[in-house]
Amino acid sequence: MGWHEVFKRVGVPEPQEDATGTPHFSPVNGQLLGCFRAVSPQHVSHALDRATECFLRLRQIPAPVRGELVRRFSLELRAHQADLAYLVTLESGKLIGEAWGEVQEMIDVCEFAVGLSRQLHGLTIASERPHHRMMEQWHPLGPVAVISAFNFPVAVWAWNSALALVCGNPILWKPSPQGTLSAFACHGLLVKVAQEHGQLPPHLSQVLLGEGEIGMCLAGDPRTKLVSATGSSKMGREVAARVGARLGRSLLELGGNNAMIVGASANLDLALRAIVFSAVGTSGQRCTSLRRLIVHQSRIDELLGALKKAYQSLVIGDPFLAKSHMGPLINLDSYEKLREACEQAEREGGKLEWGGQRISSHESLGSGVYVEPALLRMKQQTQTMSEEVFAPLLYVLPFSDLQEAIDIQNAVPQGLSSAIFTENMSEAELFLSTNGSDCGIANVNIGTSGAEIGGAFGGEKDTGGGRESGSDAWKNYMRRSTNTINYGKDLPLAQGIEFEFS
Ligand code: UN1
Repeated sequence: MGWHEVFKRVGVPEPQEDATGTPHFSPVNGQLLGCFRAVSPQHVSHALDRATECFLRLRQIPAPVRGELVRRFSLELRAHQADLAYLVTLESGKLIGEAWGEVQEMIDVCEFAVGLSRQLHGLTIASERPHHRMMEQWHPLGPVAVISAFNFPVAVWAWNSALALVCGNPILWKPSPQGTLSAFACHGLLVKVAQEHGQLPPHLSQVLLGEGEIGMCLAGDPRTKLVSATGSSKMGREVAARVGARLGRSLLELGGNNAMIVGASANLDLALRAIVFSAVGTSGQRCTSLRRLIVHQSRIDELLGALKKAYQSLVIGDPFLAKSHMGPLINLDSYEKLREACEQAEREGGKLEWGGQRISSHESLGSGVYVEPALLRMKQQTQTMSEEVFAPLLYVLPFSDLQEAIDIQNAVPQGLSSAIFTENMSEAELFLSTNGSDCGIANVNIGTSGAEIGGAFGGEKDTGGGRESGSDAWKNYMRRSTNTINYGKDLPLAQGIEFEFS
């Protein structure tokens, strides 16, 4: 099966190939998937014109009617789940089961957004003045730019787009070039559904291919009312500065450097499953991947032994095969970063307990970069551990006192996801308390990765502070209007101020 057949089956237009464009390779085996050209800054400007025109009409359409678009889109996603998962694996190298889960995440967030389309409500607030009423309304915001990363090429776009659409905003999507095909397939389906819907203006979804400078064009333009960006903290700083310079609005979901604490009372069987999935799932290339394992000194030898055994049993190979536990890294550069981090950690007193080497793959996997996940035992937290390495790399270190473990966990610049394994209620509650984890996500007896869409997703500090997906994240995509209505015959002033004149 090739991607051209998938596009035929899904019934959407292919992205245009152009021999002078950037070559796009599959991480699965290095196969050339096509060459695609980036758009120009002028193209971005025209796209923003079209999006603004679309917005003026889209905002007039009742939210539940916009919800109906998203409902129909979710049905299309269900119908084409296998085909879309195929594209995600082909382009990102994640396991086919995980890619299926990623499409499921899109479906779930669409269904969540459909419900929301009848619940975009504000508060009514008690006024301090007689015969007055205060209330909040939430209005559509305007064109939303979504900058997405290679590791979740479609789900994170869907978190943003499903909400943005029910909130009345057109979308401009700059996918990772590594996710070009998946982006065109999802965008194509959305456009098809919008056309069939019959009541919606054109251009509610546009894709803009390119590297960082296209994202920066979107970020710098005041017609972009929200820039939602997922990627590295470095990228987020650049986007935030550009958007901030025009006092625009951004929503950032950036790097993680996630930790799990394993307490003295932990159920190690549960913990082991969670650790292995969080550390090697998606080849350690999730924002929520587990990178630092902080284990009570009384359990560390036992846990390390079990981990080594589990790592040895992993099947690393073709992500399209159901038996594989781990597919390739996205590119050679990631492997080099993994190597550098391992070497640096060893210079800082760490010991490589397992893995960290590239494995020569089967012929059918060509130049795909397959590696053994690295397991490093550290004496304490060191400098190199404060950097996010987007690869399957797990540092393991001991602790003796829980508050000390929490301090170690919090002593990095990032603050996305965190977890504790414990059977001790006081430890769990301390971890979740104000003195506990400083991350946007803090879990008990669950790993750091694999968050559900129903919660607000995102983190603090260098992770960027944004919250996407569930809970009240929809408020990012709307503007709040506070309204005070006087239905009396007097004009009392707030704060009891007297102001008389004749
Ligand atoms: C990301 O890596 O950018 O919690 C998102 C998870 C997924 C989303 C990860 N639901 O692992």
